[in-house]
This record gives sequence, C-alpha cells and structure tokens, in this order.
Amino acid sequence: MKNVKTINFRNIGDESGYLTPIEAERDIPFGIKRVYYITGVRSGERRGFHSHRDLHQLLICVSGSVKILVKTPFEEKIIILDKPYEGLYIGPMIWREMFDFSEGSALVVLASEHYSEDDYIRDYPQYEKEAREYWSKRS
Ligand code: T46
Repeated sequence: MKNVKTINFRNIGDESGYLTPIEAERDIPFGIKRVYYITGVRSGERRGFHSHRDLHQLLICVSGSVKILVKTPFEEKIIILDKPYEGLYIGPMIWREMFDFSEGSALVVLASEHYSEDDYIRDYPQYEKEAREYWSKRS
C-alpha cells in the first residue's frame, strides 16, 4: 500500500533486556519534530478517524498491542503492532483508525511536523474527495 510500510528496527540485547534505537532520516524516512504517546486506552475504544494532508508519522507500540486500520478510497488493511522494535510508517493522505488496544499498551508516535489541526481531515467524505485527487496524480 503506498505511503504505508512497516519498518523493523534493531533490537539490541539479551536476558538483561532490550534497547531499540531509532535515528531520524537514517532509520525512518523523515526528520522528527514532535513525539507523542497514547496510553490508558480502555478496551473497546477506537481512536483516529482522520487522515493527514502532509504529515509523516511512525507508530510504535512499545508495550502491549494495538491494531491499526489504514485505508484509502481504493484499499484498506489492518496491521497489528505488538513489537517494540517494529514501526508503522504512515505518510500523507491515509485514513487511520486505532483499535483493540491491549490493557497497559503504549503507542508512541514520531511525527515530521509540529501539531497543526489544519493538516487533519476528520470528515470521511471530505477525505475521500481530497484523496481521490491526491492519488490520481500519483498512480
Ligand atoms: C494520529 C494518530 C495515530 C495536541 O494538542 N497535540 C498533538 O500533538 C496531538 C497529536 C494531539 N493534540 C490534541 C488534539 C486533540 O484535542 O489532543 C487531542 C486528541 O487528539 P486526536 O483526537 O487527534 O487523537 P487520536 O488518538 O485520534 O490521533 C492521534 C493523532 O492526533 C494523529 O495525528 O495520526 O494519533
């Protein structure tokens, strides 16, 4: 799926524990301007329901597991994040929903830009309209 890919990072360690380094522009395809994390999500809650126009992000479930639905007007898939050394890159114009957060899970997100509500498309019909135009220029 274009603008979506899983990336495996190094997982350095042994019985004493593990360390995963992530370096901007080396391990992931963008510079990092913002980090945020999502914790304490109750079972049954679903988040997301939006796309970004220009933002690049990397999602890593550093503890527990979560499912991510990624969708365009043409295709969709569900990716399970359950390893602290696996990231999900999501580029521009991908609708996303996060669900099935396991108890105690922590989803860390690295983002290419500072927070801007103007970059969000939270209305699905509006997303579909903009996405069809965006993807028609890239097919
Ligand atoms: C995304 C998925 C994976 C801020 O003030 N600063 C921030 O950096 C962010 C990300 C959010 N906010 C505010 C905006 C809302 O009032 O926090 C509130 C919750 O945000 P939202 O409903 O957008 O959260 P999610 O979990 O639906 O989506 C988040 C990110 O917003 C989004 O970019 O791709 O995680």
